[in-house]
Amino acid sequence: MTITYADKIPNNVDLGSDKVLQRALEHWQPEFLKWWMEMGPEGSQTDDVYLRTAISVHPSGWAHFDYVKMPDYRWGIFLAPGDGERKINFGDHRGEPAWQDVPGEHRANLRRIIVTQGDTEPASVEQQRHLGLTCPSLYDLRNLFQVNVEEGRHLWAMVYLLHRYFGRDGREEAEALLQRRSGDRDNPRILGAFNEKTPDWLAFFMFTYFTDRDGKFQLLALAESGFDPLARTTRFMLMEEAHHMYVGESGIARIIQRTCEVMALHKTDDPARLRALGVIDLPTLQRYLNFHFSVTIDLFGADVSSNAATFYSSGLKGRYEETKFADDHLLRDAVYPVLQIVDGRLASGEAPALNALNEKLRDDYIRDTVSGVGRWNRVIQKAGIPFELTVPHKAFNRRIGPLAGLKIAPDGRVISESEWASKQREWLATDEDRAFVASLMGRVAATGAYANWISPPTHAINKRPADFEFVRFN
Ligand code: BYC
Repeated sequence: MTITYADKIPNNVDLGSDKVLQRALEHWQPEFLKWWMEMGPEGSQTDDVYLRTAISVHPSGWAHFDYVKMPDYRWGIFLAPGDGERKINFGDHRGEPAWQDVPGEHRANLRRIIVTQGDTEPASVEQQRHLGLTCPSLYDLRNLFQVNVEEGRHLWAMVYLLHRYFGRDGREEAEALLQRRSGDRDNPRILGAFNEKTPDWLAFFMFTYFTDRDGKFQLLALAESGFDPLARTTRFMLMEEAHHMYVGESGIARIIQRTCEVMALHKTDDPARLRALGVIDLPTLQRYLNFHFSVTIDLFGADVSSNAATFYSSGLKGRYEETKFADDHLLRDAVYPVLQIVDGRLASGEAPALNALNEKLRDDYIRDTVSGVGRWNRVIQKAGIPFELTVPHKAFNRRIGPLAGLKIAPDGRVISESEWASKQREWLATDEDRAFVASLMGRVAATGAYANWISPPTHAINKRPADFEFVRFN
């Protein structure tokens, strides 16, 4: 189906044929814009930004690049094409036609999943709203804004579902999505990681690498949903999400590249000297990595969760690559390994696979994450530097599930409170680390210029050169 750009709200869902829905969304639109002006990228609303806008949902040629002022970005509603024959592929309804409407008995759970997903999108924009003021280049500034407008679009994707399928409750939830605030003590965002600060660009790149990848895995699980509109909307969101993770992976790779150049040039691995030379030492990168990894894996929920079992059995949320499994897709008798403490050590135990679906998705996520960290290590190896970044043990620094509250070292050893207290500063970014990184963050906004602590990109965006004028200030 083609996208209608003539409408106030671009869409490929034939919005014009449902006047009540259209009016409700047109009523929400100014509220969204108000939120965007208040909580979106600070001080940048009049800039012309070289942005990608979705103009089709086909994998080839869906994106159009041009200069846009962010408040004029055409946030729209785009679902990947449906296949009228689609079936529910797992759970108690396996084999039945996928739902085109919300089944009454699953309404509350489905709404909860959509609201939780929707809540993360504006949350991340709020977390990143000050970063434009300290961008390391116009190229990076443009990438930040691209990520921000697309998170805004992902909010639209969830709000459409709420308005279209959940009546008054849905409209109320859509309003509440604009009212919660990341980090607000009285009205915070729903999930932990989305209330943390993203105060500097190292944190931003770690966030887009690690936390946007949680987005990828959750969206892939929702793309399996028996509720077809959710499956179709998340499929299209995944196409945009890929760039966000690329921003993170390449951003960290460029920081590592620059640090390694300075290490080689000055023949030093002394963090203090490297800091004095204006680059981020590798141990600091490791501490940031440990923080972002552990906070993000909490986003998968408790290791053993009856919610997860219900979501699966009711056909609402599948496994990553559900249709590739050769099992019964019911999981009633299957088991899955989960961590337990036995005799003061971490040991592998077993839980019913249905209840361990959060843990399984977390494990899938971890495998994907580790391979990218390997690519960062190749940058270090190529420079001939004997240092390796590692992903901490999945029990390290957890705040959700049975591992929360235990003190576990990055290598998976159960340790005492006192060892934790004395070593914590070696493992997690400290206030001093953050103050140092903050001290590097000055705005570099001349065409083709890059901050000293990061290498220019090997290739920029849409075949533009690295010295392209990605943002024009007005
Ligand atoms: N923080 O039974 P459990 C993205 C709560 S990211 C705080 O394990 P469940 C993006 C939980 O709500 C992808 N609370 O929960 C990335 C429950 O509360 P109640 C976002 C947490 O439901 C970057 C209780 O603890 N999408 O798109 O199995 C930029 C018991 O837990 C947390 C989704 O998450 C936490 N981390 O699992 C922009 C998909 N974890 O009921 C965007 C939709 C758990 O006791 N969400 N709790 O009050 C879900 O599928 C599930 O809600 C979760 C939680 C996997 C998140």
